Amino acid sequence: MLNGHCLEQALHVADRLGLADLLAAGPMNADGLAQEVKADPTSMLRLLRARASVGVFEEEPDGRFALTPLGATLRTYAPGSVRDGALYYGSSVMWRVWGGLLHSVQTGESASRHVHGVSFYEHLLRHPEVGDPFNRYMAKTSEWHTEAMIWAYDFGGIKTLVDVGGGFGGTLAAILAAFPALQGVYVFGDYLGPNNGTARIFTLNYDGTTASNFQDITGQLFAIPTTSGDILLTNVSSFGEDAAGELYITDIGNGNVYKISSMLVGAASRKIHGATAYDIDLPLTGNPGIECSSGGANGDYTMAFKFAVALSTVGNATVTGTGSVSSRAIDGTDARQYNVNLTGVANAQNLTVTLTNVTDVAGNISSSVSATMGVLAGDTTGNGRVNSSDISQTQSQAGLPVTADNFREDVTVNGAINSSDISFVQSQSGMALPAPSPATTSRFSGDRNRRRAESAKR
Ligand SMILES: [Ca+2]
Ligand SMILES: [Ca+2]
Repeated sequence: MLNGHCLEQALHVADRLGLADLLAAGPMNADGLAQEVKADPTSMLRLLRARASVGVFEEEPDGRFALTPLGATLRTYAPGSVRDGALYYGSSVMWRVWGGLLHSVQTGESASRHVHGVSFYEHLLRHPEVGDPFNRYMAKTSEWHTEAMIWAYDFGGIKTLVDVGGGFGGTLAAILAAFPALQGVYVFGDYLGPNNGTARIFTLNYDGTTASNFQDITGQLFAIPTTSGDILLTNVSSFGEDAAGELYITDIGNGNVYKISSMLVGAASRKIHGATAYDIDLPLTGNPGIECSSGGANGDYTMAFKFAVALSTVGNATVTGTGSVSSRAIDGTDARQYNVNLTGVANAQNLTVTLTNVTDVAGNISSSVSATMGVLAGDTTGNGRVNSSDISQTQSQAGLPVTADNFREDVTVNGAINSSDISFVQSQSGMALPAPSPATTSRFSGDRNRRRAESAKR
């Protein structure tokens, strides 16, 4: 056990030199092998004997060395070859990482960061001479696991199988070969790079023989918890899935988590304060966001729906609550947004707008999406009641320029916070929102052509 590292290096060095491949043609002696790989004959003999001592090679009476069945597994193209494992495990990268074990145990920190200055995977990315055998060996070990998985699990009960970030897609290909009726979708990305922030995420369909429908879905990624689009992936590090089957991506380059969303990603109540539009986020689940601005004499408000990809058409927009749609259109500067202008909106209510037959330019169709806003003029604190704290909050901002941080206090929506806002909030004091209706779930229904997994796996 104590000299296990000597044996590992003996295996690694012999594999770096390709000795198993040379011996596949027949036994050779140390001099011949040394000549082939430009090595020192005496040292070569010692290396060969070290390997023979553990049954990887066999020394014949005439001094030649032959491959044993165990040694044959180290040939490059042998079925189930473990040569990439020997190249990776015995590499100088791993040698140094294991040399940092004491540091890891004492501090709990990554040995790779300690000895190489970067994470293990990032180091592999920068050193393809080790990273390539590592990736090949991981794919190979997956093949072994997949074989057992196919025996143990009945994939026949599902129609579409989504393989997310699965190396070279070998697992998906093997399962499709065993279950020909399955349709496969492969989701993959620029793992850990490129470093200039242009990493992309892709999907393709696979039926077991042919890949088709190759798509760049980077535009469908949205940072969690924000709802803004235009994301910049830098170092994609992993995929994940939540209980609802929604997919997520982590980026260790910027620390973000992204959700892959095919359609509606957010909604907002939008008001123009003077000359600048400010949005109040309307969460798609949980308690509704509360719009506190005055709707004016006519009760005018705007709800903006935000989608993952640019829209082509929207069938209809309907209101649940007191108010009606005065006009609606795809946003003139961002085709991923759809604006619904409302009029006659009553105060102190939860109002839901539903869009039907929303079609994006990629062909995704959502039969119905909706968002709910609480309308409570003067509730600058957004807690569902207008009282002294809203008044004092408005007073504290009086005279200050309207910004993204205090636009709620400009309840009169004229681009200034002053006495008229304070008196407006005072006039609303005592108003309250009714409890939100329970219709905050099932915001997606009947979506067609969504890239949703009926069954998904990592
Ligand atoms: Ca309040
Ligand atoms: Ca004002």
